[in-house]
Amino acid sequence: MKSINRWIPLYILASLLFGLKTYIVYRFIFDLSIENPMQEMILFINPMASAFLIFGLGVWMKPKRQASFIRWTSMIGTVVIFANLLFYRNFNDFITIPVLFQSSNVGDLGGSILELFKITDIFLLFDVILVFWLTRKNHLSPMIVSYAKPRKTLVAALSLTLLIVNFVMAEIERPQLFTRAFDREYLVKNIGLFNYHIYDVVISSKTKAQRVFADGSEINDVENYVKENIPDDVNEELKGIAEGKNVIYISMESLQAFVINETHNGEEITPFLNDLISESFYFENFYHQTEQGKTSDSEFLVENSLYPLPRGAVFFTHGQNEYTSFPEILGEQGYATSVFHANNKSFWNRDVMYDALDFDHFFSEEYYQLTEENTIGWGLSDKAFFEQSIKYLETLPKPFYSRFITLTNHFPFDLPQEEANIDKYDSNSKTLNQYIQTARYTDDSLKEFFDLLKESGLYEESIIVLYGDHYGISEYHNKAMSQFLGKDEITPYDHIQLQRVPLFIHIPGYENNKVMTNIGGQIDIKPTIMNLLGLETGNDISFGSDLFAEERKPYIALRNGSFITNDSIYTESKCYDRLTGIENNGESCEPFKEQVSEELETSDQVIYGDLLRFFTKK
Ligand code: GP9
Ligand code: MN
Repeated sequence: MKSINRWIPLYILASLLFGLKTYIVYRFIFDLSIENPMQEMILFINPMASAFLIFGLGVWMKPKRQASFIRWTSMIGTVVIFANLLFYRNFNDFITIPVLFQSSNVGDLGGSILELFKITDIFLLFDVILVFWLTRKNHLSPMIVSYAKPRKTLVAALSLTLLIVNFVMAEIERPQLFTRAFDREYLVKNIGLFNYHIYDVVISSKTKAQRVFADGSEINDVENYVKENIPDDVNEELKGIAEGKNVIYISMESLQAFVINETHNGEEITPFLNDLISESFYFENFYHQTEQGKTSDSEFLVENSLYPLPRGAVFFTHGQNEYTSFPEILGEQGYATSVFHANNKSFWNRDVMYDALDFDHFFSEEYYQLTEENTIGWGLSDKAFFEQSIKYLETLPKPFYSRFITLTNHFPFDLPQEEANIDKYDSNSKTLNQYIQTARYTDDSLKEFFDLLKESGLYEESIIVLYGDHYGISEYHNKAMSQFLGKDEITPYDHIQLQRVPLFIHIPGYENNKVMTNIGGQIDIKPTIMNLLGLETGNDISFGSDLFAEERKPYIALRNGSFITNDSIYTESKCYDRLTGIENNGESCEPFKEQVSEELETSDQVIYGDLLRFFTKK
């Protein structure tokens, strides 16, 4: 052993063993999906980076302290891995700070800890035992580590470099990982378990700090703002027409309004939805209001009638807040509430946020059979998703509120060509070319879902709301978009108009449907549907208003501060006529500028201060 000590400094040996052990746990115990060699490399590098950084600190200490530092570090690190491993086996998720303090979760674990333990877990102790043995009394050779100054700096520099290489690779593999977080699995996969925990601690402390300084008085200001600025008018004719019905929401992934009633090579892109227009209230000037949280932001808007945050995903940063959500309100009316989405349950922190929103149940990926044939792009194909969902839907107590989230029409819009029912578009943008095909695929799947609903008898007794969650084609594809739309260029005005997503409110049996031309946004869905269900609005904090009401808020705020009014569109400091797209002198936009920022800030205040905990519904 002496000879090894001479050649391998203790901290290097400890780092290598610990890093390797972590990698083995990632690879063989956590069920992390590895899709390409780059991810594999990141997975290997990140435990090494963390290990070298932490164990490398030992180089700055005197030999005796260093030995005990390395012993303690490998022991504590192992405990962290082991705790996550047990948690993962039970919850298929990683530990978060809030969850740690949620006694019910840990309590759940308590009884089953012994069952979660496997005898092979003993291997986690191997490096710890070795380190202890190597550093036992009088055994630590002074040759293990050099104390020369340049060496210390070198060690620090190398560890930091490794960490930076890891972070850069993670950012390339998952752009914006640090602001948006996405999924705990992504975080662990890309920056490693330990950095993930640090990240989690930072986010939770930031959230906590903001919350601590808020007190009950601020909610009064918010209430006053809402009372003064958000009309709660109702369309009396439509009030309660869907009373007691089941409520089915379908969030259509990346579906923008520009494909509706549009053809390609003589073929309708969305034939089913086009037909549905005449049997529904279809809103053609309806905008998504999402930011970095994408789908999750749209969920947040729709369930709370609050704006998502300007940065990051509110699902991640404020998943522990108090909300007065749509499912909570419906739950109080005796509705069974659930979400159906065949993706990892911790994506966008949904499992945590859905609890905060008071959903009774989340039918996540675990409830679905995924095979090679029924997997497209991000996961279960929309057709298989609906086919497999219906049996669960049929067993729900009635009335129910269930929200479905589709997935196939997601960037990069890859579709096996035998599944395609329409040609690809032909432009310089592969993204737009393929988008036409996946949008059609979702449309076809919706037709099948409606048929399934009819067969099961649920159709007649439900109200069905379909909306696009956010844009699918970014500005990066403007050239191809202008070709598609037959325009010379995409102006800032056109860009805002491309943020329109379809909204259908479909009430089976209802006859006086029409195409609605008034402006609206995702923030309006909650009060609108509540009114159709005959529920009182105006009793909670809501920044939207009934889409059918005569008197409505005269503007729709997008999350980046751009806005749409009845007459104008304001974006990039320019004001355009809403109907013609002609830029004007800005007078028509002026009165709304401040109002829009005040509104967004007021909504943010509610979230940062967790103010709804001070609010009592009337
Ligand atoms: C992931 C799905 C897509 O579960 O909702 O999320 P997005 O990337 O569109 O936000
Ligand atoms: Mn989405």
